[in-house]
Amino acid sequence: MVPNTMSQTVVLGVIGSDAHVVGITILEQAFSAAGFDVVNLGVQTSQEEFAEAAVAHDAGAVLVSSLYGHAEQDCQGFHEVLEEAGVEAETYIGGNLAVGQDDWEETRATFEALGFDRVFDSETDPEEAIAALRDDLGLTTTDTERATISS
Ligand code: B12
Repeated sequence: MVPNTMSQTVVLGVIGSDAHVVGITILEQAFSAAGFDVVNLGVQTSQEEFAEAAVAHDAGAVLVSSLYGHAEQDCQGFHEVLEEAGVEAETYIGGNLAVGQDDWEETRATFEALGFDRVFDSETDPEEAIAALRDDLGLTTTDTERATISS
């Protein structure tokens, strides 16, 4: 992948009927401080709303959050909806992805099978997602950005 050629815009939202807003608010602030253009769709976002926003903003990544335990149901067919809309962005999902999250590797495998490029648990630091985004979008880290992240 050629560095600095992909969109730095990320579309972020909480999928389904989930109303947990604190996590994506923190992520929005962290991604913005790291230099990304963030389109925060908020809570209770439908699959179609993610797809429409990704197209409208030519997003490099679509980031889905889910906390309430219904992520697997909410994400069925999600990648088909994105594909139909012509979205070629990286897709991440994170949060409390299963009820109880007993076996994380099984949970990760479930969401990878649904088409997500990366799967994050609820212990994920925003910095980890930022590093993944930089890697996946072929962006280089400037000294200024590095200082912003570590401060
Ligand atoms: C506050 C809270 C609520 C509030 C939400 C208020 C609001 N508007 O946000 C209220 C009271 C409304 C609520 C309701 C419910 N809740 Co609640 N809630 C919580 C609680 C206590 C804290 C969530 C929070 O704000 N955490 C702080 C933020 C900073 O952390 P975070 O959300 O985890 O986000 C971070 C990471 O997860 C990660 N992350 C999240 N998304 C993504 C996405 C990507 C791409 C990446 C990289 C990272 C990432 O990064 C974030 C920032 O660091 C949690 C328990 C807990 N300790 O987590 C339960 C919890 C999430 N709730 C739970 C449940 C079950 C519910 C209800 C279904 C309860 C009910 N029966 O009504 C309802 C659902 C209502 C709905 N439609 O969504 C369960 C989920 C169980 C599961 N998944 O197995 C939890 C885990 C409590 C529990 N232990 O049972 N809840």
